[in-house]
Amino acid sequence: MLFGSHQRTPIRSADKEVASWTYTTCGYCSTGCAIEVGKNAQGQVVASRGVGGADVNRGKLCLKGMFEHELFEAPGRGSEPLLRRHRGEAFAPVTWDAALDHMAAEIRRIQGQYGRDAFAVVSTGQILTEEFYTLGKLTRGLIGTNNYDGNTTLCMASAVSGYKRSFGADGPPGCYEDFEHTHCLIAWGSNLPEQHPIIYWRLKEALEKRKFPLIVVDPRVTMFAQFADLHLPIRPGTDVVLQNALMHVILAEGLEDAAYIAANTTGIEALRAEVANWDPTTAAAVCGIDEDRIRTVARLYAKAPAAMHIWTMGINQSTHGSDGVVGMNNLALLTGNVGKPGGTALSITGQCNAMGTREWSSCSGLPGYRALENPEHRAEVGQFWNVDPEFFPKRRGLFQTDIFPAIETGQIKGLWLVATNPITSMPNTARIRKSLEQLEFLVVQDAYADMESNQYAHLYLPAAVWAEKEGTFTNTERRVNLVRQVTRPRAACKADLDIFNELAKRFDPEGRVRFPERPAEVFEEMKQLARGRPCDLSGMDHELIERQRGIQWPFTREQRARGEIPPAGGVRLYTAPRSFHHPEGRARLIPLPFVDNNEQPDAQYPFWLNSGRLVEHFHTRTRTGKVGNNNKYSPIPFVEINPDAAAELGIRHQEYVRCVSRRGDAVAMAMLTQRVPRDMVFIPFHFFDCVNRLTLGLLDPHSRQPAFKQAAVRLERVADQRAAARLCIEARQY
Ligand SMILES: Nc1nc2c(c(=O)[nH]1)N[C@H]1C(S)=C(S)[C@@H](COP(=O)(O)OP(=O)(O)OC[C@H]3O[C@@H](n4cnc5c(=O)[nH]c(N)nc54)[C@H](O)[C@@H]3O)O[C@H]1N2
Ligand SMILES: Nc1nc2c(c(=O)[nH]1)N[C@H]1C(S)=C(S)[C@@H](COP(=O)(O)OP(=O)(O)OC[C@H]3O[C@@H](n4cnc5c(=O)[nH]c(N)nc54)[C@H](O)[C@@H]3O)O[C@H]1N2
Ligand code: SF4
Ligand SMILES: [Mo]
Repeated sequence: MLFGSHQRTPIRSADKEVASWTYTTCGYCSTGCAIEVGKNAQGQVVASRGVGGADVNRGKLCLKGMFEHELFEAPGRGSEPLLRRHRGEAFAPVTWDAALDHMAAEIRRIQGQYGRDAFAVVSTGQILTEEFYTLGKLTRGLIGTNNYDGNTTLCMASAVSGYKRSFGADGPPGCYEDFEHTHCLIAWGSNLPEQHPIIYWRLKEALEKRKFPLIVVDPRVTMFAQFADLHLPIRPGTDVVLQNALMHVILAEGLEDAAYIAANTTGIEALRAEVANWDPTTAAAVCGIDEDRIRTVARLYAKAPAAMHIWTMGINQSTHGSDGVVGMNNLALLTGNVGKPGGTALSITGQCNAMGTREWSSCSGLPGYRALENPEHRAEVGQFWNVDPEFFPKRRGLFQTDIFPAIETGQIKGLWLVATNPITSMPNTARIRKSLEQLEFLVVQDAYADMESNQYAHLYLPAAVWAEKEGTFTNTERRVNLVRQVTRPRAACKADLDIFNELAKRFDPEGRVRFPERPAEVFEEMKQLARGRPCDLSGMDHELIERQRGIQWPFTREQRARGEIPPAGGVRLYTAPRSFHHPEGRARLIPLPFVDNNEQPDAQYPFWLNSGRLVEHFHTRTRTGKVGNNNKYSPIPFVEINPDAAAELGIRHQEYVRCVSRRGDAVAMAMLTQRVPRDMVFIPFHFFDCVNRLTLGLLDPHSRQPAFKQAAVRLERVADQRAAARLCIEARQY
C-alpha cells in the first residue's frame, strides 16, 4: 500500500550545524519580525529563525523571512563598482575611489551647468535609519539639491498626507496589541495574510481568543476577504463614497461620540453638510455596496466599544488616497476611536523601513519630522549640522513621481537611485524608460547588479544588503528594532552608510560637517535631534533596543532616567485629550467631496486593471526571484481573469494572453479564478516589462502617489502560444 503507515518515514530537516546565532530584524516587509541568523563553525550563513521573546512575531516568521539568509550569496549580487562613459557601452570595473571621484565630479558638473536642483536623488524604504539620516545630511547639507525623494511616494505618501491633514503630524497612532482590545475591525485595501503574514497571525490569535467582526473592503476576493465576516467588494477607487455613507448613517442615527467630538476636534459642521449628500441609497449607486450593508457596517462600527481601521495599498494607491486616509480618520474621530486600546486608524506600512525614511531621511523636509517650510526648523538643523540654514530650500522640492517627468522636460539631468528599481515599479514604464535614457548621468546604488534599472546606469555602486550592515528599522507600529551585522559585505560591496560617508568627504574635504562612521554613533546623533519631536527616541540605544527586542517611539530620555522599562507592546499616540498636533491640540474633521476621475472601463478597454502582490515575491524580485522556496511557486507573470469573462473571449486556463491598455501591452499566463469579478483582471506587479507597461498612474493631488490599481485594459488570446510562453518563461528567469 503506497500510503500505508509502515511506509511513512518521519521528515527530518538536514542538520544545519549552527554554531552561533545573531540577532537581527527582517528586511522585507514592515511587520518588523525579529530574526536570528545562524552561522556554522566555518562562518557560513546557513539558517534563519524567529525570535521567541520578540513581541512582534513571538518566534514566527513568514516564508520570506525563513529563507532570508540565502540573500547574501544570491545570483546577481554586485561585486565591484562598474563604470561606462556612454550608455550602450559595456561596464568596466573601477575602484571605489575612482567611482566616487567620478560621481562627485559629475554631480558638480551638472549642478554647475544647469543649477543645483538639476541633480536628483531618489531613495527607498529599505535601507537603515542611520543610513537615511546620513543620506539626508549629505543631500540637504552638502550636495544641496531639493529634488530629493523616495519610492515611498509609490507606497506610503497618502498615509503620511492623510495623517498630517487630520492629526497635524505623521505617525500611525495604534499598534498590533489593538487587535486584542478591539470589538470591530474594518480592513481597507489590504491583503494582510499574504502581505503581512505575521501581523495577520497576530490578528488571528486575537480573534481566536475573542470573536469580533472582521470586515474587508476590497474589489478582489483576496485570502483576507475569504476569511472575513463581511466582504465589501467595492467599485475601484470609490472608498471615499463608502466612508461618506458610513458617516452619514452614524450622524443620522446619532451614533457619534458627541462629547469626544466637542472636546477634541474642529470642523464637524462642514463634515455634516458634506456627508448629508451621501445617504446609503445614493452612495450604493456609486460604490457598488448594497445600502443595507452600509447601514449594518456603520452600526457595527459605531456601536462597538472600541473599533479600528487598518489599510494598505488599496487606499493609498488611488487618486483619492489621501482623502481615503482622512475618511478613516474622520470615522475614528466621530466615534472617539483614537488613542484608546482597540480604537485606532492604523496604517499598515509597506517596506521594512518605510517609517524610518518618513521620520529621518529629510526626503520631504528635515530630520525628526521637521519641515523645510518652518524657519525655526531650518535654523535648528542648520546649526546642529554646521550648515548655513540659507543653504536649505524654503519649501520641499519635487515628489518622486514628479522627478521623472522633470527629466523628460530636461529640468533634471542627473539622477542617483538608491535601492529602488523604477523601470519595473513605476507606472507607465515606457515613459520611465525614455526619461532614464535622457539622463546625462545615472548612478544606481543597489545590492544587486542585475536589477533592471541598472541597464540605464553610467555608474553602478554595489551595496551591502540587509544584515551585512548594522542599524535600525522602524516598523508599522512605530517600533524601532535592530539589524545586527551577521556577515561582512560580499566581495567589494560597501554598506550604504560607508558610501554616503565617502561621498561626503568629496563635498566637504575639510570636514566642516560631521559624518560619524559607526551606525551606533549616527544613532546617538539622531537622538539629539529627536528630543521633543513626535518621533522622540532619545531614551533608546542599540543595546537597549536589542535587549527589548524592539522599542516603540516615543521613548524619551526622561522616561529612561525615571527607570521606565519600555513596555513590550501597546504604546499609542493621542491618548490624552487634545493631544493632536493642530492648534489647541484638536484634530480636524475634513469634508471629502468625491470626483470620479479614474480611467474607466469602456467598450474598447472593458476591464478594470488591478495590480498588487503575491505572498512569495517581494517587489521587483531582485531578492525573492533568487530564493527557490519563493520563486518556484510563482515563476512567471499571470493575469487573474474571471472564468465567465474568459469564456466569452475564448481564453482557456493557462493560455497566454496579451493585455492591452492605452499605454502599452504585456503578455501573461491566464489564471482563471473567481477572485476577480467579471469586469476586472489582476496582475501581480513583481515582473519586469509586465503590468507597469499598462498602468496609467494618475496622481493623488495631496500625496502625488500614483493610482496603480485603477486603469482600463482589454485582453486578447495570443495566436502563437509557443512564442508567448518563451517570452514569459525565458525572459523572466534569473
Ligand atoms: N509578500 C509580499 N509582502 C509584501 C510586499 C511584497 O511585495 N510581497 N510588499 C510590501 C509593501 S512595500 C507594501 S506597500 C505592502 C502592500 O500590501 P497590500 O496593500 O496588502 O498589497 P496589494 O496587493 O498591493 O494591495 C492590496 C489590495 O488592494 C486592493 N484594491 C485594489 N483597488 C482597490 C480599491 O479601489 N479599494 C480598496 N479598498 N481596495 C483595492 C487589491 O485588490 C489588493 O487585494 O505589502 C508589503 N508586504
Ligand atoms: N503596478 C504596481 N506597481 C507598484 C505597486 C503596485 O501595487 N502595483 N506598488 C508600489 C509600491 S507600494 C512600492 S513600495 C514600490 C517598490 O518599488 P521598488 O522600490 O522600485 O522595488 P524593489 O524591488 O523593492 O526595489 C528595491 C531595490 O533595493 C535593492 N536593495 C535591497 N536592499 C538594499 C540595501 O540595503 N541597499 C541598497 N543600496 N539596495 C538594496 C533591491 O535589490 C532592489 O533593487 O513599487 C510600487 N509599484
Ligand atoms: S511578515 Fe514581513 S517582517 Fe515578518 S518575516 Fe515575513 S516578510 Fe519578514
Ligand atoms: Mo510599498
